[in-house]
Amino acid sequence: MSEVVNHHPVHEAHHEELGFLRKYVFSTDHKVIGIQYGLTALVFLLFGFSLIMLLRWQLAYPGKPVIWLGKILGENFMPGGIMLPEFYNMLGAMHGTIMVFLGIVPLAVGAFGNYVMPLQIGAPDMAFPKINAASYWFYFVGGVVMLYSFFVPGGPAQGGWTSYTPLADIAPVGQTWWLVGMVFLITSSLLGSINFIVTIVQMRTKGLSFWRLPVFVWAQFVTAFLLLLAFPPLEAAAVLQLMDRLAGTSFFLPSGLVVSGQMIPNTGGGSPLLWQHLFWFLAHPEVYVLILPGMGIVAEVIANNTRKPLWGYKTIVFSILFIGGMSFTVWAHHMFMTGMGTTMSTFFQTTTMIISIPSVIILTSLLLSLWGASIRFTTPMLFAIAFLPMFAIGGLTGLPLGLTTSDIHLHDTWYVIGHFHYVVAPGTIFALFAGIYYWYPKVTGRMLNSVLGKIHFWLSLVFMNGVFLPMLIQGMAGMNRRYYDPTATPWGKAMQPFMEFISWSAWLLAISQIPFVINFFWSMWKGRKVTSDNPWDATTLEWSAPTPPPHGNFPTPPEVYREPYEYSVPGKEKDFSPQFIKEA
Ligand code: HEM
Ligand SMILES: [Cu+2]
Repeated sequence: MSEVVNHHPVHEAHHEELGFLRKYVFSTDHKVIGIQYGLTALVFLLFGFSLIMLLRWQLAYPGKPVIWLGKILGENFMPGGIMLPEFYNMLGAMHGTIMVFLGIVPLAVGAFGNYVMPLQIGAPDMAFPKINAASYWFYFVGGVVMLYSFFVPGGPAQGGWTSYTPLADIAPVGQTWWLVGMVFLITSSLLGSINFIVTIVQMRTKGLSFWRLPVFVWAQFVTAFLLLLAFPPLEAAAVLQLMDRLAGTSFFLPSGLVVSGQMIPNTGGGSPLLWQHLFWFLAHPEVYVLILPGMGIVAEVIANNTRKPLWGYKTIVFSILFIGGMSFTVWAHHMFMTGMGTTMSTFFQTTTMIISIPSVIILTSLLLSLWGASIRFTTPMLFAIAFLPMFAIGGLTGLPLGLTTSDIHLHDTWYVIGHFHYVVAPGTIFALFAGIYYWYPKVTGRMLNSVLGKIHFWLSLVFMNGVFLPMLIQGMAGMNRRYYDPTATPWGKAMQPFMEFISWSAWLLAISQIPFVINFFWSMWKGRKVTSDNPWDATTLEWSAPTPPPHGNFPTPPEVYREPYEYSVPGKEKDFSPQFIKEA
C-alpha cells in the first residue's frame, strides 16, 4: 500500500488513524472488502477444486486404493485408501456447493463488484459501508460453517448441491450444517445486493448517466436484482428443510414414505417437488449471477484491447436487462422429468428457447467488436477472447436440455455436467481470470508477468477442453452422472478410457494453475511497477483514481464527459478518450 500524503491539517484533526484491525480486517472500505472477498473466494475455489480432483481418482480407477490418502482421511472416508460411496457423494455435493456459493459468486460479485464498481461510477465508497462489511462477514461465517461440516459425525452434506428432498431431509447431521451455512450465505448476498443497487442508483458521479455506465456496472446492477429476488425463496426453503429435520414437520415429506423398508416417522402431506421448485427458482437465476459479471468483465477487456467502441453497447445492455427479467421464468426446465403436464412443459420449453436469444446477441456483439480491430493480445485479452467460444459451447449445449424430447435422453447424464461446466469453468472462470490480469495493476500498482500469464492461459485452455468435451460425448452415449462406479454398466465399462482421459486432463489442469499462483504472489513484490494510473490506456473511471486508490478513492470527485468506450475517435490525437477528461 502506498502512503497517503495528507496536505490538510484541518482534515487531519478529524481523521483518526485506524488501527491494523479496523484498517485491514474489520474495514468498511469497499476496496479492502473486495480484496477480502477475493482472497477468501480464491481459497475456497482451490478447496472446491481439490475435492473434485480427489473424486476424479475414483472415477478413473474405481475401487483402487490410495494408501497414503487413506491414512490422512481415515476410516470414515477412505478405509485402506479406498473411497467410500458416501465420501464420493460428499465430495460431489460439497464441490458443487463450494464452487458456486463460496467461490464464483463471491469472486464475481463480492470481489470484482465491490472493488471495481464504485470506482467505475466515481463514488468514494458503497452507499452503506457497514452493511458491506456485514455482507462479507456473513459470507465468512457461512464458509466456516460449511468447512466445519466436514468434521461432524457422518461427514458433510451428501445429497448433491441441490439437496433434493426427501433424501436430504433424512440425511446425517452434515445436511443440517449445510442448511445453516446456506442461511448465512444467502443473508450475505441479500445485504450485498441491496447495497449494490442503492450505490449504482444514488452514487454515480456528475455526468455519469445510466447510458454512460460501463457494461460491467450494468452487469453488476442486474446481478444484484437477481440476488435480491431469487435467493430469499431458497433461504425460506432452507429454513423449512431445517424444520423438517429438527422440528418434526413434513414440508417436503410425502405421506407414507418408506426408506430401506422402514417407515419414516414424521411423514405426510409434504411435497418433495415443492423443494425442487423453490431450489430451482433460485438456482436458475443463479446461473446468470454466475455468468453476467463475467460477461461484464469480458466486455471491458475487449473494448480496451480492440481499441474500438463496443459493437452495440445499448444492444448488450438491453440484452442483459432482458436476461435478468426472463431468468425468473425458466426454472422448471430442470424438472421436465418430474412428470409435469404438457402445458407446463411447453411453457418452460418456450421461455428457455427465448432466453437463449439475448445471450446469443451479447456474444455476437462481442464477436463483432473484434471485427477489423488491431487487437492487443495481452493476457486478459486472451482469456476474454477464449471466453466467447467456451461460453458459446456452454450455451448451445443447453438448448437440447431445454427441449423435452432430447432431455429425456440427456437428463442426469455427464452431458449435463459438460454443458454447465462450459458455462462456468472455461466460461466464467476465464472471464474472472481476465479480470484478475486486467485490474491487478490498479489494486497492487504492479503488473502480472505476461509470460507466466500466457503459459497459464494456453495450458488452461487445452486441459479445460480435455476435461469437459469428452463429458458431452459420455453423456450422449448414455452415461449417468453421480455414479460411484462408472464401470458398473456395460456401456460405462466400454467408455472407461474416457474417464481416465478426463481425470488426467483435470490433474494437468490443476498443475497448469501453478504459474498463476506463482505469478499472483511473485508480482505483488517483484512485478513491473506501473508508470501511470492508467497502464492499459483505458477510458473508464477506475483508471483515473490514484494507484492503489486511497480511502475515499478520488482526491476530488471525477466528472464524466462522454460514453464509456470512446476508443480511436477519428480526428483525435490519442486512440482513447477517457470518460474523465474534458478535452481528449
Ligand atoms: C474447473 C475445474 C472443475 C472440474 C474439473 C469440475 C469437475 C466436476 C465433476 C467431475 C463433477 C461431477 C461430480 C459428480 O459425479 O457428482 C462436477 C459437478 C459439479 N460442479 Fe464442477 N468442476 C470444475 C469447476 C466447477 C465450477 C467453476 C463450478 C461452479 C461455478 C462447478 C460446479 C459444479 C456443480 C454445481 C456440480 C454438480 C454437483 C452435483 O451434481 O451435486 N464446478 N464438477
Ligand atoms: Cu436453468
